[in-house]
Amino acid sequence: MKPHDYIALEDQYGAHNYHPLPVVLTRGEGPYVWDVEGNRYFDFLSAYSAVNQGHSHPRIVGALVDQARTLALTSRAFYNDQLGAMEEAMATRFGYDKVLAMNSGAEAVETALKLARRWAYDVKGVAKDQAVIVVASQNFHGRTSTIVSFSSDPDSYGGFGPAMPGFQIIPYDDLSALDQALANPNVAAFMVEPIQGEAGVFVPSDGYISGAAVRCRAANVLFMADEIQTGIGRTGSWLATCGACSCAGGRCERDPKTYVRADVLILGKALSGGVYPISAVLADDEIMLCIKPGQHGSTFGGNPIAARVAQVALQVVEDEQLMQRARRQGALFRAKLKDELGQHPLVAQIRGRGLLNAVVINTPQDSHVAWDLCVAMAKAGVLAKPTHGNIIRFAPPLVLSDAELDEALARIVGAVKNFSAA
Ligand code: IF1
Repeated sequence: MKPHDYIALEDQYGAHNYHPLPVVLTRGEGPYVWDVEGNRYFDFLSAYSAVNQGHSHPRIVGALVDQARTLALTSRAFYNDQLGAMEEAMATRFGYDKVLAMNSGAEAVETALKLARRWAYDVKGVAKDQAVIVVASQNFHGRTSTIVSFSSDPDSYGGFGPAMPGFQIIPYDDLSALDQALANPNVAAFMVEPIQGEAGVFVPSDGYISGAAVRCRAANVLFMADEIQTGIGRTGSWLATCGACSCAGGRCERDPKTYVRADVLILGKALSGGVYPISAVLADDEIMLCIKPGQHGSTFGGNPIAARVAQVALQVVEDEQLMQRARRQGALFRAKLKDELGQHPLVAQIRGRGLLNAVVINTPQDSHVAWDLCVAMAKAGVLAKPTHGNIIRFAPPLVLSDAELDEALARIVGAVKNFSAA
C-alpha cells in the first residue's frame, strides 16, 4: 500500500475528528520515526509529549511485554502485585501520601475535579452542590463533556452543551483575577497548567504559579496542577511547577518560597513513555481519602501492565537524566534558533522552557503558512504540528544527542529559509 492508500482508508472508515499531516508512520526508535516508504524523521511532537523517553524505549517495552505475558488485567476487585510498588514509587518521588491511577489524561483531570468537589463538601464545608472550581482561559485539560464545559476554545466546547455548571474561567497569568475569584467562599480549587501547551506553549510570568499557590493556600482552596504535558522531565525538571531543579517536588531542598507544591498533581502522557495509556492523580490523605470505596474507579486504571510500565518509565527519566538534558538542550535549541531565525520575517517569537518550545509564525491565525511550513519541514525530515493556526510546537523526545539536536536544527532552519525563498 502507498501512503495515500493508508490515508484514504482512514478517511473512509475513521471518524473525521483529526486533520493529520500527510505522513504515514510505521516504526519508531528513540527520537526517530519512519514512514511506510522508509523515510526517517526527527519526531518533534513526541505524541504531544507522551514519548519523552524516546520511541519504544527497550527497558519500557521490556516491562510492557514481560508484564503482558505474566498478568495484564485483574480489575480493582482484587489486589495485584504491581500496583502498590508503583504507588509507592510515585508517592515518594513526588512527595504525596497517595496516588490514584487512571488511564487517559482527561480521566485524571476528571478525578481531580471530583476530588476537589468532595473535599469542598466534606472538609471545607461548602454547601451541597455549591462548589466552584476556578480555571484559566485558553486552558486545555482534555475532551470529556465536563472538561470542555470550561474551555474557552469554541472548537472544544461549541455544540457540545449544555455545559456542566460549577466552573469559573479567569484570565491566565493574572493574579489579581485569581484574588477576585478566591473571594468567593464556595471555591474548592484552582486548576491550572504551569505552562499552557495547547494555547501555544504560553509560559506565564515569573511568580505566577508560586503566587497562585500561595493565594490558594491562604484562601483554603486546593491548588491543582495539570502537569500532564509539562511533567516528567519535559520542561527541564520533574515538574514544571517545581521550577528549574531536577529533584522531584517532594524531595526539593530549594527555597520553599519559590518551590511550589500543588495540593493535587495530575500526570499522564510520559508517565508511560508513550507505550500505554497511564495517568495518575497525587494528593495527601486529607484530600484523597474523601473518595471512599465504590465512589470512583476504572476497569483498567492501575492494572498490572500500567503499574509496571510507569515504574520503569519514571526510572528511565532518572537514570538517563532526561530532565537535565531537556533543560540544557532546550536552552541550546532556543539560542541557536534565535541566532538563525530570530530576525527572519516569518518568525514572530521563539519561546518555551526545556524541550517544550514554540515558534510563533508571523502570519494571521487563519493563514495556511504554518501548516505549509510543517509540510516543508516534514519533507526535510522533521515532524512538528501547528497549533492555533500560526504557532508551531517543537517538543522532541528527551533522548536526542547533541549532534542529533544540531542535525534537526539544521533541517528546521533550512526548511524555514528555503520556504521563504520559494
Ligand atoms: C488531542 C493539545 C497537547 C493536556 C493537558 C490534559 C490533557 C492534555 C495539559 C488530556 C492533552 C493533548 C490531547 C491531544 C492534543 C494534545 C495537546 F494540543 F490539544 F493541547 F498536547 F498540547 N491536560 N493534550 O495537554 O489528556 O486525555 O488526551 O490523555 O489530540 O486531543 P488525554
